[in-house]
Amino acid sequence: MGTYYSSEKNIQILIALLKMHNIRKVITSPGGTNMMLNASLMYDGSFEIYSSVDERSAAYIACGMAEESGEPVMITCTGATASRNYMPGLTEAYYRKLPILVVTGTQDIRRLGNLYDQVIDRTIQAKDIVTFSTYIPTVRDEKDAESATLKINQAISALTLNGGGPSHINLETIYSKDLSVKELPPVKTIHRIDYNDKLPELPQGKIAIFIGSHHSFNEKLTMCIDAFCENHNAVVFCDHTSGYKGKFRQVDALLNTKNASCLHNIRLLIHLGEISGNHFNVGPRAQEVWRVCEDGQLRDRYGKLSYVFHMDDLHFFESYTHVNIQPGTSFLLACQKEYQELYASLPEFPLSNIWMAKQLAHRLPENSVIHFGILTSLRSWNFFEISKSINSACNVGGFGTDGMLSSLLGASLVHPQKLYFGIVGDLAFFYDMNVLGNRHFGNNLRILLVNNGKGCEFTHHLNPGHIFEENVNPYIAAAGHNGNQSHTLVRNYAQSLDIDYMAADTKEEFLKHLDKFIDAKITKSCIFEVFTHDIDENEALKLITSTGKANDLKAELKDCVKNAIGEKGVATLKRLLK
Ligand SMILES: Cc1ncc(C[n+]2csc(CCOP(=O)(O)OP(=O)(O)O)c2C)c(N)n1
Ligand SMILES: [Mg+2]
Repeated sequence: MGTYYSSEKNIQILIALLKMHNIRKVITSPGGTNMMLNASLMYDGSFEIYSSVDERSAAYIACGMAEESGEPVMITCTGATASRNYMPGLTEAYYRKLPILVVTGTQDIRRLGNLYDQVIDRTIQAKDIVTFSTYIPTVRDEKDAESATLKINQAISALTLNGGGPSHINLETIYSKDLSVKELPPVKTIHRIDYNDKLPELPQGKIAIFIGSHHSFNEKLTMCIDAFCENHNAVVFCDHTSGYKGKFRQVDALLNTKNASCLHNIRLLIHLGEISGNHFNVGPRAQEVWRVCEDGQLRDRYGKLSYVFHMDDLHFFESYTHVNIQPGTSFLLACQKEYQELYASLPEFPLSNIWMAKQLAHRLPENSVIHFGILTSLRSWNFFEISKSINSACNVGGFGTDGMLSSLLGASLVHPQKLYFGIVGDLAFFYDMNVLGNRHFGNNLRILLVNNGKGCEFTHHLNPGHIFEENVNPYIAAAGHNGNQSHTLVRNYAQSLDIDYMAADTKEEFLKHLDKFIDAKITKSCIFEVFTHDIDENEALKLITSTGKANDLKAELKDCVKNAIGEKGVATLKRLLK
């Protein structure tokens, strides 16, 4: 015939992954949008292909074939009403949990609703025909290819996840007539490992664990993770949302931002937990990632996922603790040493969330709890360690500025005999301040309100907002609301609610009130409002994130001079130096 694989990358990726996952049986129905897929499958030669003009019948043939063979079966059809006719067979397959991979061809779905013939809306599936559905657009760049690869892996995994069932891929085509590709591209195959599956071998090399946000760990699991680390010379990298307090804990934000050498060459990263607000984390450094999660979903946060372990954390670590051991603690010790050196060499920061975190983090009362506002507050505190007896949390699930104080109150009601600290920016505070008047508000809350008069998050050098300079203020950083750093608004509100209030405009004033703020005795709740300035907040972040390389230093020096003498001063200095 003289044709090979289609030049359409999404078709090549699909076929490569079918082969990697050992899916060989295909029932195809004729049509335009799956034509190039059919041609490519034919060229490949390793598929067992059957034809069925009637899609209703094709889906039922797949039911019989999947049941009889115990193998997944792929069915493919085109646009128009073709896929509608899959519904009876897929309903049968859904209720019998039969692994049928449904590949419907589609034209560019941007055509949908614009009077193109045969373009039907497959964006919503009936609840009981497939367990998973995904759309694979035409691959135009590397990122599209990565996304297509992940989504097809997910669709294939869904065939057997939690008992399995039919799974759907809506595969876009541009009807390319170029069928000149002789070899399939290498594709990343992501395997799911269930409880009773044979476990892959741990690779040789440096092993690290990274924990995103996670429920607190019980003692049994902590001990099991620690035994694993001891037997594999591993380290647990985490932040204040990880819940892990074991011996191998290492907060990694400072190490990462300074490019610490202990983090180089991580061969395998074992990824636990959910979304992390720790943006300076070890994830991107790893060569390969294994994820452990009871949901069994393929979630590839760092683009290097090779296995998902569909099991609880305890089962995973119990399974690996005693195999292929390479005992030691040298990795942990190297991290601890480098962290301490970096910590000791930190410069003096201006009055800012970061400076306060540095003053407070190691002085919080034992067995208390601390919650952070998203972004600035969490990031500032993630550079510093807090005692292992202190539980910590942040609303990193939805990343809202809207409910930090309410979540803190909710937590504080569970253990009235514990102290609950909250570190919160002004926009987040004012958003949620009505909860301070909730009649359940107790006497065990200590709120540090960092009032910089705006959403400082949008003004620092790592945020694109900084390019607007002063113009960031009115609408992007939402400056000037709530009395524009009023020194009476929160004071009066707090006092009217019989909540203690303290305020500071300088480091000295902050330190003067600090003992009272962290007093371990539970007497009365309080708000400690500290007024800071964006210039100082941003300078502190710049200082702590600088890697100390020549370029950074130069830029930093420039900024220091600019901060000290202002734009006009810089212009004068430049003139004088010419
Ligand atoms: C409900 C909600 N609205 C908007 C945002 C976007 N947002 C992220 S950070 C931020 C500013 C937070 O300002 P502030 O609480 O004062 O903290 P700062 O960065 O100044 O310390 C906003 C508005 C969000 N995350 N959630
Ligand atoms: Mg603010």
